[in-house]
Amino acid sequence: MSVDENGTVLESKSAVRNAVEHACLNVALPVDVHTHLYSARFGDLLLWGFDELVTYHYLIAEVCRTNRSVSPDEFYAMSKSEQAEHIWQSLFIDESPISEARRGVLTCLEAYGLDVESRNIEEYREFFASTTVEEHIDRVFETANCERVVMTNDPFDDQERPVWDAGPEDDDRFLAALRIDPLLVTWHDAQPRLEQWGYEVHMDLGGPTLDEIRRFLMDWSERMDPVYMAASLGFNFQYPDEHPSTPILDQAIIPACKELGIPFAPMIGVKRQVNPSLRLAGDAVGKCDIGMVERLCRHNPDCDFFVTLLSRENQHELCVAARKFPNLMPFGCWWFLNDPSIIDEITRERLELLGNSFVAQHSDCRVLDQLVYKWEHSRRTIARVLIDKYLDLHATGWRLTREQIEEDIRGLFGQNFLDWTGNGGVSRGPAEGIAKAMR
Ligand code: FIX
Ligand code: ZN
Repeated sequence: MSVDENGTVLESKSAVRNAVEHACLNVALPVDVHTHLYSARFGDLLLWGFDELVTYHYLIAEVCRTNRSVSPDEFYAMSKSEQAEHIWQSLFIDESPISEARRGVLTCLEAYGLDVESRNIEEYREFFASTTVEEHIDRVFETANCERVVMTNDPFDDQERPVWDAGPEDDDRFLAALRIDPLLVTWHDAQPRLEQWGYEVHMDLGGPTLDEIRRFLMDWSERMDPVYMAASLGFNFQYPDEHPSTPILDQAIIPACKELGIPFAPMIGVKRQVNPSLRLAGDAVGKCDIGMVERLCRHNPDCDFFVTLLSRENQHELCVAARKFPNLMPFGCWWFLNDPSIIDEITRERLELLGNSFVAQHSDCRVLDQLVYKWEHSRRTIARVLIDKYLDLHATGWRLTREQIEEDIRGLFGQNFLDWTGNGGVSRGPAEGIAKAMR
C-alpha cells in the first residue's frame, strides 16, 4: 500500500473493505443531529439506566401486542420497575429478543461489560445504581465514540423552561435545537401561552401577532443558541395552506431561521395516536406530500431545510427533491425506519442519488444508553453499504485513500450538517462557531 501526499492509497479490494469497515466502526461521531437527550443539568428529563431502556416506548408497543394478558391501561398502572420486569419477562425471557429495540438493550449491556447471558436484571440494575449521571454521561459518550448530540428543546415544556431560566447550556457535548411543534400544529393551544408569556398574539394572527411569534423565536434562540429549529409535522401537513401554519412559517419561523443563519428542520410523516391507549407508543406513520417539501424549498430559496421523513415510501422522492434544491438536506433513518433492512435501502439510494450530500443517520435516543446501541447497529449497517459503494468505485480504477474515506464517513455521520450550516447556525463555542472548530 503506497502513501502519497494525499495519504494512504488503498490499492487492493481488501484494503478498501478493511478501511471502510474500520472507519465506520471507529470514527468519532461529530454530532448526532437529533436526540431527546439532555445534559445533566436537566435532571429527570434525562432518562438513563436499565428500567428506562427496557420501558422505551418502542418496547411498550411490542409488549402490548406480544402479551395480551395485560392491557395497555393495566401496563401503565404498573410502577416503572414492574413495567420493566413485565417487558423483560414477556419480550426477552418468554421469546427470543430478536427485534431491533430488544436487541438494542442487550447491545448496551454487552458494551458495558455486563453478563448478558446471566439474564439477571438485578445485576444490571446494580451496575447503574453504582454510578452517577455525570459519570454515566461520560461513559456513554466514550463508549459510543460520540463528540456531540443535538437535544430537542421545547420552550412549551413546563419542566424544561426553568432550566433555561437558570442559564445557557454549559456542557458543550449538548447542542440545542429549538422545537416548536405547537406553533404549527396546535396554534389554538400555543396562542394563550405566548400571550401569558407577554407576547401580543391573537388567535386570528391579526395585529402584531406574526412579529410577536418571531420575537418569541428570537428570544428563545438567544437563550438556547439552537443549531436548527424543528417541528414534527403530520403526514397530511400542507404548505401553503389556509391553516395558520402557513403565515406562521412564512412570516415568523423562516425569517427567524434566516436571521439566525440556521436551518428549519421539518420532520414529517407522523400519524398521531392511531391507538391512543398506547399513549407515547400510539403514533404511526403516513406518506406525506413531497410537493409540500418542494414548495417549502422553492418558495424560500434563502432558507435551509434539514428534512427527515417518516415514511419509507417518501424516501426516494426525498432524494430526488434534494437533487433539485441545494437548500434541502435529508437526514437520518427516523423512528420506524431505524432498522438495518431499511437503513441499508435508504443509505444506498441516497449515496447513488446524492453522493455525500446528506446526513446518514441520527439516533433519536430518548434514553442516554441508546446512544450506544443505536449507533453500534447503524455503524455496522452503513459500513456494509459503503463497502459495496467504495468497491464499485475501486472497480473503475479510481484509487481511494484511507483519509478520504474517513472524512467522507465523518461527513455522513454529522459533519456534513455542521459544514452545510457554515458558522452562522452554530455559534456555540469559539467565536468562529463550532463548525470550523470541529473540522
Ligand atoms: O417527534 C419526534 O422527535 C419523534 O422522534 C418522537 O416523537 C418519537 O416518539 C420518537 O422518539 C421516535 O423515535
Ligand atoms: Zn425525535
